[in-house]
Amino acid sequence: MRIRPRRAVPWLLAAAALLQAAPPVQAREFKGWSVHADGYPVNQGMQRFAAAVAAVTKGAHTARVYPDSELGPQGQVLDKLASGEIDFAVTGLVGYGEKVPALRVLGMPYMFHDSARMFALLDGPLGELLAGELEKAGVILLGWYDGGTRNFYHRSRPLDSVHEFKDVKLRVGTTRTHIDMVERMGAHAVPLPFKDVYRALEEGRVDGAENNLPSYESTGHYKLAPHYTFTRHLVTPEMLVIGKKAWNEFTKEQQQALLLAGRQSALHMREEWNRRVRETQARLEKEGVKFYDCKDYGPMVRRLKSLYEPLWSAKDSVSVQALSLILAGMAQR
Ligand code: GTR
Repeated sequence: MRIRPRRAVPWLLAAAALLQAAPPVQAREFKGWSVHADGYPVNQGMQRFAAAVAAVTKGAHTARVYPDSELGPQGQVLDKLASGEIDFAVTGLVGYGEKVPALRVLGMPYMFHDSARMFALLDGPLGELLAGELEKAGVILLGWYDGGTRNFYHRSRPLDSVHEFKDVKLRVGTTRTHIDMVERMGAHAVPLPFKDVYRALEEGRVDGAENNLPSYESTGHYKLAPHYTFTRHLVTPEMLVIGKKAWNEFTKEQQQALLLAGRQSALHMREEWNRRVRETQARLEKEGVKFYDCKDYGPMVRRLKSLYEPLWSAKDSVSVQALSLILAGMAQR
């Protein structure tokens, strides 16, 4: 059929107007937040994800990881992601409990035996359940990273039984559960941001702290508190998340590719992590750090009993579901 010129003109004009109205894709840098220095396994995983952003958008966008909390303190990350001030992050559970109550379950002491058993659950229905809750809080979960096994360390002696905790000043993050945990052990909890711990140890404002081996080494805490006891009180994940605002700048196909890239970056991170943990202990032994086993976990766990009570009586059905999935996982061992 031939289009008569008089009809074609308005149609062409409309199409031209539409083309002009469609905004061109503005190339931009997606900003990634990390509490850690470059070279740490978390940042290595994030850098893989950043490279995927450039690849998936065929170079239309770039992504960069800003280390050492340069983009703000850990407690503000979820808000900054939701507002679009930062685009993606790998973060621990600090500050999330208030916004996503079900995540508190993951931050409870002695909840998981080790990372392998934790990931067996997080890579299944438990992870999906929590991802759904995170989405309601304005972020998309792209991968579960390893936060490792956390242990206590002290400037001059082992903390290998509950009696040793009496009146000791111990740094913890700003999470309520962790403050309560240390207080229940009989110590004084000193909540501080991660980057302030070295100075606090140096100035004697704290006698010790708790962290996984890679962070104990990367922060230099081992130089000031060289007695490290395997209390294994926390096994936690960290999360690679992207704010919904940033997420919506990608097409559906790009989102699919980024979900895969996020998951792959997490698997890579977990491998790096295991290697790093193995090497760190050997390196620190040479530096003079003394490692101790816990004499008896029983009395410690008993002291923490009341911490779990709010969980048993939790009102929100998602926390109950999360807890049931973890208990069911324990039963399967
Ligand atoms: C690190 C962890 C951070 C944060 C930090 C701290 O090992 O990766 O997410 O929890 O410890 O103790 O504040």
